[in-house]
Amino acid sequence: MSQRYTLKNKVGINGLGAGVWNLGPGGDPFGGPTREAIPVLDRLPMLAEAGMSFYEAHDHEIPAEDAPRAVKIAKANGLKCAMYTPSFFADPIFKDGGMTNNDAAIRKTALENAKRAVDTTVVLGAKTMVFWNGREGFDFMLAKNGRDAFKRLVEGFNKVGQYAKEKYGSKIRFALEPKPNEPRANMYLANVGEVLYLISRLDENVQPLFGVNPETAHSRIAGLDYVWDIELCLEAGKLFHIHLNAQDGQRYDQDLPFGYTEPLKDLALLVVLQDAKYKEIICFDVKAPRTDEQKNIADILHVSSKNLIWLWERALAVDRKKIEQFRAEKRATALAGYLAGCLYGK
Ligand code: 3MF
Ligand code: MG
Repeated sequence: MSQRYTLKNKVGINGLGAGVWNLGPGGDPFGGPTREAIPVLDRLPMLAEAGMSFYEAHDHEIPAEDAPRAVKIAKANGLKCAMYTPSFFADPIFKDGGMTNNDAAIRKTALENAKRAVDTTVVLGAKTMVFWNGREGFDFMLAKNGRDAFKRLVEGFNKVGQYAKEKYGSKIRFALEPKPNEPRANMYLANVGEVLYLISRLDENVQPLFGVNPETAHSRIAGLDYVWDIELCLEAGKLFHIHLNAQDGQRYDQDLPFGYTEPLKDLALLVVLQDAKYKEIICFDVKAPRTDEQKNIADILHVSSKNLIWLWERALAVDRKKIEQFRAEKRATALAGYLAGCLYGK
């Protein structure tokens, strides 16, 4: 069995995870694939080989009918499913959203897909189903009634939550993944605050099943601070899942290797996760870049994992008492210097 990356003294579930889509063929909106597409199920052994303990997939990548085969392959490779997610962005039928679509028939299809995804999540043995807001949003003014769209989200999540609860009790939890834009100009559930507000509007009996899956790049695209986004989720008791990566400023979604662009902020993030005793799985959402060759497609997972392990160990060594002291002395700049010293090994 291949070597797996783990985090020293991590509370709860150890081992790292990544999405099968992370090992894609390298297409972008301006050009087709630069590598041959690897069949999705063949990517499972590759994830294991790259040191992952968990995989993640969408329903268009591992549809219900392929799930039993995925279970077998995963088992043979010592891999578990971290989360499964219905895609409301790939199929043209959802071009104007699933749950917030103005067309009631499409909303119904979205709900059916979501329920089927709950069943497949159970078959794959994952405890978490993620909803990313993909095409839930708008490009043109008044193309949707925003208040109705919000109510439709509440209604849709209530129904999916109810379905899961009746069938599986509290076995499956839902993590909503915010993103401010791309592919839509404006996306509903743009940030962690919006997601938490939506959860607060869900029926009381399903509300405990819903939490957040914050992604580093999505906060940074919005110009928001990811560490604070994580702290807010923790404070709400809603950090159900996590997608780590990096982002080079406010531009298109890059899904860069974790730890690459803002290591000091990532160090602070890990201090926060350690102090909160975060026990859920840590997953990457990183994209093998268009310019990497097929034989090196897993480089992004190794770079992300090593950066995470190095920063995690540096974070363990950060003296929490010193942080308290700098706070008490009102020396924020000196604290910044101390953290930089921790980062650079000084
Ligand atoms: C897009 C994403 C998505 C979600 C995925 C799981 C393709 O920016 O981050 O990845 O993570 O749909 O919900
Ligand atoms: Mg993501």
